[in-house]
Amino acid sequence: MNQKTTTEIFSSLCAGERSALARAITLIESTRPADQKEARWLMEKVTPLTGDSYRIGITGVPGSGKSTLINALGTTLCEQGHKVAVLAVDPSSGISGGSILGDKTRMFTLSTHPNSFVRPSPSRLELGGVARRTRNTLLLCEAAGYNRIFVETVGTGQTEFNVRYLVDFLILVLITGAGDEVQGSKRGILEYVDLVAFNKADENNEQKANQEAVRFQQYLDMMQAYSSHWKPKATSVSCHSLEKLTTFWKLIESFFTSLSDSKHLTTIRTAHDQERFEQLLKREVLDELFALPDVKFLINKAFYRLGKLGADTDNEAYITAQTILAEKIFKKKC
Ligand SMILES: Nc1nc2c(ncn2[C@@H]2O[C@H](COP(=O)(O)OP(=O)(O)OP(=O)(O)O)[C@@H](O)[C@H]2O)c(=O)[nH]1
Ligand SMILES: [Mg+2]
Repeated sequence: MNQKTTTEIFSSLCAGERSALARAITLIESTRPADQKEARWLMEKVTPLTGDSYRIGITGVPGSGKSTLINALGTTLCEQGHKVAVLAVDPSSGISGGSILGDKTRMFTLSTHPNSFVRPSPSRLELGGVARRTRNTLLLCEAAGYNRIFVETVGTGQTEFNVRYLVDFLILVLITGAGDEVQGSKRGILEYVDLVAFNKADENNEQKANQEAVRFQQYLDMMQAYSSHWKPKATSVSCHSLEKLTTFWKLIESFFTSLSDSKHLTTIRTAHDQERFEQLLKREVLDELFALPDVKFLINKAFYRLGKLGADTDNEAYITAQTILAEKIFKKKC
């Protein structure tokens, strides 16, 4: 892509044209050096026009109804005149080259609404790349006038944390009876969520979901809140009940309205940006270090020194090897 084309994309994007937004995203996802240069120029132009949206993350166990929930909430918001964008972060897409999330079938009503933009997860990008591109995609959407942005992820480990630092408000979607072992894998993220939603609170499941939400609220009340401005909430919801969806959205909205009088949103976003910046830097520096042949050699040597003890993180040999390695790496880079 050349500068003239990028300039055209920029002005069409600012005019809110969906096709320009799609082209801009393709540009920032391109790995061609010439495109990357154009992409940097575009992001510089776009960034001052961003920030005016609710950035909402939705994570949770597979099949808990995240896409259906976004579809229902998003369609209502579009009907009210908002512009809704949906982005998906799929940690497995880098491996499979496909996209299991953000599928338009589950978001059919929303994706066919003229006020919406549904973007499936980018394929064939490494994890760090997914995080970085998603951030830029989010900014492009804001510049194109999208003011309610949902980021969906199944999330495992790092991906969930990447999403946490991309969004203002993070929702964890759970379902009753999914098995504690599945949901237990989500425990790590609990300290970081703003809202836990027991979805599918309908038909035979309604009462159980309500009870789970009450039980979870007690649990959350005992935990240290992620944000000093908001006490995490647990609730039940059903995509089949307009009444429940309305209450659910009001809860989300109350977070943003409680912040709008103050500089809190800016404070939250700055803290998130700093966290993201550190994480990206850490990962890149470590990747670079570990790719060096003599560091690789050091690691192997340390590993074999462990002998039968194995790489158990709490044995003394491991800790000694780790200290020696850290010192050598440190000396190497300084
Ligand atoms: N009864 C009931 N079914 C629901 C509800 N929400 C979603 N479902 C169903 O649950 C299934 C999974 O929904 P999805 O929206 O694809 O779930 P997801 O969490 O996005 O799934 P992944 O993206 O694969 O992790 C679908 O069959 C939905 O129709 C709900 O509120 N009530
Ligand atoms: Mg989904």
